[in-house]
Amino acid sequence: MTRVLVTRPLPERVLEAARAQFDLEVRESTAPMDGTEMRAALALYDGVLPTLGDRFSEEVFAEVETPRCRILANFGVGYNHIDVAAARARGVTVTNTPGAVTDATADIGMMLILTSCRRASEGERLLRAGAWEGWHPTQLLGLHVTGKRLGVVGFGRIGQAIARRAHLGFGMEIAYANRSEKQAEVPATRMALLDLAAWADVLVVALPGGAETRHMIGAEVFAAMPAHARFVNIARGDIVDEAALIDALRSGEIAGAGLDVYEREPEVPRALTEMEQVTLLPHLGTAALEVREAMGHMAVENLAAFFAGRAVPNTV
Ligand code: 8YV
Repeated sequence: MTRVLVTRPLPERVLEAARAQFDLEVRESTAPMDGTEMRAALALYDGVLPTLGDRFSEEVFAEVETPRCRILANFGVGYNHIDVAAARARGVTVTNTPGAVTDATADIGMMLILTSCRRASEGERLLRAGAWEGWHPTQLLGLHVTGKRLGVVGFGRIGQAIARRAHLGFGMEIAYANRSEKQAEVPATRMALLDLAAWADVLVVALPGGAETRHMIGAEVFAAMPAHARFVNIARGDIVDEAALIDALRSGEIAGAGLDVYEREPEVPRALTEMEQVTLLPHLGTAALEVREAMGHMAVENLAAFFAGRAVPNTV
């Protein structure tokens, strides 16, 4: 029977589906695998279902002469933790789970847009600290969201799903920066990144991570943004130069931020946790049971198709 390793505990229904088809091993730890574990995974299993944080780098592949593993079926759409070229060079297929994550991630994006504009985190902290002295007309005045301009950096599935929510639900005007022109469901204008930054009241990042997009959002982008603007990242932390973001928030170059991802997760700079004008979430993008089940089933289906010799739906 085909030996498959699942690198973290997953929802039970996903494991059941996988157990029905494979000789399944589930690693019990919730922490990413270390180098030794990853090398063993490549050497001892026919297929691996890894996830965020399991860094299958060139070095890891280089240390396993003949991997038994022929497929890494990633749990998640983002696969910047896997060196796809290194995998391919050793005949290892890599798959991901697009589609399954889109709506949930866009929901978190919309939530951070609302939270950072309306200062909800600040309000809750104040209340919990027992510091709320009662309603008054100028308390915690935020930025009205309806009708404002939303700039979306990266206009793929998730970027467009955020735009749809923002436009249809909140009457926001949409523009985007993207390598190519996109036909979206809602009216949206393509702009160069710095023009978009200068135009938008809220700038949201929805790009894939990896070497190509590393630090694409830095000091220049923040300097171009208006002082009342908010910055939201639901994509990958290393797309943003976090030190430049901290400077921009500190100096008042921008008014606030809503973040779900960080450059060195789970490390979050103390400068951010100490700032009132930021909302910080622990990478909750797809954290809903139905969504994690859908992602898991998709990854299991990729494995099943691969080992049955069928066309693999989500090869990257
Ligand atoms: C996942 C994500 O939960 O799908 C992605 O790329 O960022 C997430 O929301 C996580 O990456 C699982 O691998």
